[in-house]
This record gives sequence, C-alpha cells and structure tokens, in this order.
Amino acid sequence: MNFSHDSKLNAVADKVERGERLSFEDGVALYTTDDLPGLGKLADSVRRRRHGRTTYFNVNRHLNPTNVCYADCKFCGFYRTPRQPDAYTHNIDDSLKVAGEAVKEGATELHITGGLNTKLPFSYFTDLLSGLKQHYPQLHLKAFTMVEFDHFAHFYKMSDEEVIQQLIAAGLDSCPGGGAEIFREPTRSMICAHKCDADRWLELSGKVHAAGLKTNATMLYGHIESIEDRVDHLLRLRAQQDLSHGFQCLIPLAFYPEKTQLAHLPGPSGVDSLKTMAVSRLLLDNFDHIKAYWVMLGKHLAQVALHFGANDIDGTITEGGELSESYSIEANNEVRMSRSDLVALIEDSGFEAVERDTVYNPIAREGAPSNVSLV
Ligand code: V47
Repeated sequence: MNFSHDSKLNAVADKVERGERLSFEDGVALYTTDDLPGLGKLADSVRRRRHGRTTYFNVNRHLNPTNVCYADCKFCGFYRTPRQPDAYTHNIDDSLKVAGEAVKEGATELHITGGLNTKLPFSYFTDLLSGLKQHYPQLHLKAFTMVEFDHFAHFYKMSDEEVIQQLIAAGLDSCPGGGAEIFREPTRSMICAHKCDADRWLELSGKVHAAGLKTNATMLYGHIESIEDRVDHLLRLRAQQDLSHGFQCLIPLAFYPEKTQLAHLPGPSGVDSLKTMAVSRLLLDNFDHIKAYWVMLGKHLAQVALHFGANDIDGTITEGGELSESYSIEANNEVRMSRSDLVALIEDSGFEAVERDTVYNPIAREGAPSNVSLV
C-alpha cells in the first residue's frame, strides 16, 4: 500500500491489509507517525470493515455508591478519605431512587462503581445488587471493576470465585473496564501504588469471563506514561482476550488533570487522543468495539474519534459518575446528553446511530427504529 509519505506507516498498512497481527514495534511506529490522516484512514478502514457506518450508543446512568477510598490514586479527583466533609456513602434506598429515575428516563443500564471503602460489609454490595434487581429487573447492572473484585476478595477474605458467584447471584450482569489504568511498571506503581497490579487485574478479568460475564477494558493515557507503556498495555489486553474472549470493548480514557494530584500536567492533546483511538483499533484485532467516551474527550473530539477507529460513543450518562461528579472536560460540568443529542452527534459526524443494550444487542424503541430519536 502506498497511501502515506511515512514508509513505516505504509509497512504497517500492508500488514493490516494482509490481516497480519501487529507487533509491539508496529504499535510504536503507528504512534510516532506524523501522518495523522493516514493513521486515521487505516484505523477507519478496519472500523468500517467490522461495523460499516454503525456507531453504537446506549441510554445509561452512573451510580457511585461511595466516594470513600483508600487507594489514593494520583490521577483521581473523585475519591475522599472518610473524614473529609464531602465523603459520602449512599444507603440502598438512595441508590434505588437513582435507579428509579434512570428507568423513567428510559435507561437500560446502570453503571455502578465506587471507592474501596473499608467501612462497608460485603452484604452492602450484594444487597445493593439484589435490591436493584428486585425493583428494576429491566436494568442491566454493569458493576464493579477488577480492582473492586480484588478488594472484596482480600478484605472480606473470600476466594475470587466466591466473590464472583455471590455478586452474580445477587444480580450482577457484567463489569465495567475501570482500574486498568496503565499496566506496565514502574508507571503503574507511580500512579496507583495501592491498587492490584496488572497480572491480578488480568487474572480477575479471565475469572469473570470464565464465569460467563462480559467485561470492558480501559487505558488511562496522557499523564506520566510513555508511548511504550501504552503499546504494552494494549498488547497485554490482546493477549488476555486471546485466552478468555470476554472483553467487549476498550475505552481509552483521556486523562483530565484538574483537581487531581497530577494537576500540573497538561493532559493529552487532541492529536494524541486521535492517535490513541486509532492505535487501539489497529492493535486490538480481537476486540469488537472501541469506545470514544465523550465525557472525557469532549463531544466534538468524540465525533472526530469516530473517524479514527471508534464505533461507540457510550451513553447518556446523566449526572453522577466518578468522572463527572467532580469534573468533566465538558464546559460547566454538563455531563448529560439526551438520547436525541447522542443521535444528532453521531449523525452529524456521518455515521448511523444505533442504540444498543450493554452487550451490544440493538434496541428498537417502541414506535421507532433503533436509529431514530425519541427524546
Ligand atoms: O479506572 C480516573 C479513570 C476510570 C481520571 O466500562 C480518569 O463502559 C481521566 O472505567 N481523568 C473509571 N480518567 C471509569 C471507567 C469507565 C468509564 C466509562 C465507561 C466504562 C465502561 C468505564 O476512570 C478509572 C480511571 O482510569 N479516571 N480519574 C481522570 N482524572
């Protein structure tokens, strides 16, 4: 193929065309190319081969039962220590209220994650899930990261399998992709020393997949990590997916420095975010979906990201969420899009908007095809 002035990009493009798996060196070559449109075109060709013009979104809501956390991650502006005045833990009734509002708004998914809070018994989490399931059986409960699973197993002295089975019995349907951050050391220990390490995060993902649930994966980029850290991260995810096949999508998360211990850093540029989207699409040949998370990218860059390999834009979110309660890249903390806002955003960038459930089944709303706005 000869569509780029960058000979290294041309060489990778040839491999992509032949359907060959890309290497670590290919990942670095993609990241370091100065041919941004060429990189985007290559990722877009893969995206269109897999998904055509379809871009998925969902109607969801985030619920963070507690912001109390001992992990002290340098990139996090959400967590509080128990004595801080704005530390909180919702009781189950508060959470049920949030779920009730979400259902009224047409949500199909509740995305639940929270801090590692040593004041709560394990029954808090099973009661939360079973209460939600009992009152709102129509809501898919996408809950708890592999870091929370690790905390549950250690803190409540249970085996991983017991944790997984008890949460499933209580109503867990799938898991979000948080806590992956950057796998490679020493970077991981520099930004989140008190979280489980990469091998453990991947091991738990494999165990959840073996129990029959889908999970997501994330990569937090644009802080202190190197290009090599990012490529390593993506290839470890790819290797785990070869083993356990349960990851649905990757969400590259653009670091937002404000109100964190890394507030002196600038965060990633737009070009960096677009490159990350494209490299993720190209390296993760065994992941179906790449998500452009509009909350952290901003609505406008998320639109462009759809041309750089992403085929999903996440959901309506509504207020709340560990990435939105305290801050958002969006001006004046407006972390909410209606269903029709999302459809318009996707269509404006030249794609067909398809509402999905959490596990990527298209949803047809009563009286309207899945790509027609109701709100
Ligand atoms: O693990 C924390 C990241 C993650 C910041 O699975 C930050 O569908 C940017 O995983 N700037 C949690 N990012 C959120 C998450 C997620 C989000 C949306 C969809 C899904 C999904 C998962 O948020 C954390 C961390 O990587 N994060 N602080 C920050 N300052």
